[in-house]
Amino acid sequence: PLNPTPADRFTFGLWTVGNVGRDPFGEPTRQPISAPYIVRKLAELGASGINLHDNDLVPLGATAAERDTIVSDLQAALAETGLKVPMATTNLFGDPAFKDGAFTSADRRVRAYALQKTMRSMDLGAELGAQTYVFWGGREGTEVDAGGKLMDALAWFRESLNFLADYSEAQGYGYRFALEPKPNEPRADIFLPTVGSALGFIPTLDKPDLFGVNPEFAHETMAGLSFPHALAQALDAGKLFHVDLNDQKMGRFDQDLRFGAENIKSAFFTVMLLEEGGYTGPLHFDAHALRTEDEAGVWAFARGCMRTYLILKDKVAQFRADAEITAALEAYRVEDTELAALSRFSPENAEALKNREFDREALGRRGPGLEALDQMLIELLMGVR
Ligand code: 3MF
Ligand code: MG
Ligand code: MG
Ligand code: MG
Repeated sequence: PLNPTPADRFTFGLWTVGNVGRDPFGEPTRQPISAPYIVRKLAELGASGINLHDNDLVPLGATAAERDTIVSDLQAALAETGLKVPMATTNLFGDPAFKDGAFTSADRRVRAYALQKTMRSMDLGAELGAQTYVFWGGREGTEVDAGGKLMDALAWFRESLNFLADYSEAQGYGYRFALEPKPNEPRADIFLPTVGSALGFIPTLDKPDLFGVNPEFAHETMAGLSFPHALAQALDAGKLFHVDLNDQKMGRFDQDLRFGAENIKSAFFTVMLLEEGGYTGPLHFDAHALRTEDEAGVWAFARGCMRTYLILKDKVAQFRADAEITAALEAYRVEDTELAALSRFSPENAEALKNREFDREALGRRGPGLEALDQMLIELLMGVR
């Protein structure tokens, strides 16, 4: 049961297992690997699909004929393995043209070029069957705010997203769009830095129903926030359109660690929310092997992400089936039907509640049992329960 199958809905970005181990201080430590090769290897490991940026597949500056050959080679590998491409996105961060933003550049020509590049990439994604389109605004931000574009940037971002939603409808692509927040890296301050920020921005768009979020474990953690809390809010809003699973030490550079490698309890609650919160989309790993690794390390990394997810899924089932844990959870919650009725607003209920006597001191004395509950979880995760 710990060996993944396509029914588990695991996907990897081409840029994840394809990562060559470059960092700001050092050159690549691995050779590039081709998209068809990645597809075949991931199929062997039990993944269900791949995701891509336009330029993970088609290099910048490729001719139309080169593009068509590259795309048909990928399609052959997809047909042979049954892998799908559920999500596509645009590289709007690598080219120096985007060094001061794409949709939020102060240069109208850059903003128009970003629209053109995204439309072409949406065409590619649609050709490969993608249904979700992700926007990670990697260069949408600033180092200095002296340019005075803080308000304008949001308006420009909105204008572009509205345009692209209309394009998707006009082409009949039927995409759902997912905004991927990140607080910093590569910019000092990226616009819409957290899941909460993106959820606040979406209702200001022309077609808010087409837009949701693609939360990433590492990104919320970099912001010093809890990923499970962000995930819960996205689920509550009906806006979890996609997810980027990985891991991250808080307060460090963007690490993109193997899922579950660092924060095992948060990974457990991540899996619990994804399994129980009604999410049915792809379980996408946006992470990469450590720079120290060779190709064998890359596949060990990919297998590890999926196995850890499946192990934690088992642990969630064990948590739910554990009688002592269930009893502790029930004891933690206190219900009172009379007070529940009074908590529905009417002028009479409001008046009755205002006059109600509460034993404040008894409320303050109650111990909720969270220490014991959390220790049971720890022991369950450590395999001694
Ligand atoms: C960077 C990211 C991105 C996005 C990708 C689209 C390059 O930290 O997480 O990966 O996930 O652009 O989803
Ligand atoms: Mg990331
Ligand atoms: Mg990253
Ligand atoms: Mg990501």
